[in-house]
Amino acid sequence: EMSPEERAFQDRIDADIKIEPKEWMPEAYRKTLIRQISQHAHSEIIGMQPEGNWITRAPTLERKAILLAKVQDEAGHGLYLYCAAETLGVSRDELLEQLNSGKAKYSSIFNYPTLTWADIGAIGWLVDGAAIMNQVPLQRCSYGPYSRAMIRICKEESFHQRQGYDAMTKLARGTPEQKQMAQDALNRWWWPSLMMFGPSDAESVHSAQSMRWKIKINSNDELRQKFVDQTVPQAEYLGLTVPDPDLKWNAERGHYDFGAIDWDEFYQVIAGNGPCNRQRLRTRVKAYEEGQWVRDAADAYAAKKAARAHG
Ligand code: FAQ
Repeated sequence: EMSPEERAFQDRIDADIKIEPKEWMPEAYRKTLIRQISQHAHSEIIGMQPEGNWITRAPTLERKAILLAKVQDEAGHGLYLYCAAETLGVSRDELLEQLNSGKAKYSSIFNYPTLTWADIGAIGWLVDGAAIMNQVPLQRCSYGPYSRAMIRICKEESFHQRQGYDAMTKLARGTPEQKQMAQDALNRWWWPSLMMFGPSDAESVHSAQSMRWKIKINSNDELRQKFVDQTVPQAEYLGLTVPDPDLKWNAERGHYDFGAIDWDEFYQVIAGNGPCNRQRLRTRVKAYEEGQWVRDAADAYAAKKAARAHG
């Protein structure tokens, strides 16, 4: 049922040849990439908010400088990813309109509040940890600009993950109150972090085709299991308890078994009804509106320069 063009395209993918912007590609491949890359970009931009909440209250000057740099990195990732999406023929204005109007999705994880300083540690450890688990394989994705963006982004994400684990270590080895704060953050961020990997394979509508096209390299459940296997020993090292009574090493499988995810919560959050969805969008739209004068000034300057060049 594939056309000769589609057959040739699939052969190139199967041979691990990268697809570059000006080459022919099936419309559905283009659409899927625009969807995934733009959702990823929006996640980076919205993801600045939960951590940005603690920049003014970081416990030391050093932690503040590190957090500032991390949040700035997320902005950079977002802009980098919007550029990758633009190579597919969509404009940045269109993508931002989709985000600001609430039409576009972004990662469910950024709709949870950051209640204490320990949440900053937990985000670096768990959220960046999950992000890396998902993005390292994407360095081998079939679309050139996206795969190359992932290489740079993963380098920065692994630094982020280490700073989060370092902040958690400090708290876990601190006073009983600090250790309790770290435990509370783990309790609240654990399950939402597992949800970052998306619905179970049985429910994932896009996985099969995206894996054939190497837009995705691993399935949602594969990556979720790898994340659990990697993270549980890290929690043990910190002396913290993963909030899952069903968590158990399964020697036969060579993996941890874990409890059932509350999919109802996941679908509520991606439908816009999570604890912070409305606040995140409101903050985002306000920042966009308050930046209008900068865009106007840049346009006016460009117009003036163009007029001079012609005159
Ligand atoms: N949240 O059929 P699938 C970061 C949607 S890391 C919201 O399985 P797919 C770094 C999905 O879009 C976070 N929506 O979909 C950072 C689809 O809806 P649609 C960003 C979700 O695409 C750290 C529907 O459910 N990372 O930002 C979620 O094959 C710290 C059906 O699902 C990426 O975006 C979710 N968790 O697989 C920044 C990585 N899961 O579009 C700041 C690239 C699923 O039909 C601070 N993306 N949905 O309306 C991917 O790998 C994939 O898109 C998945 C989803 C795995 C997320």
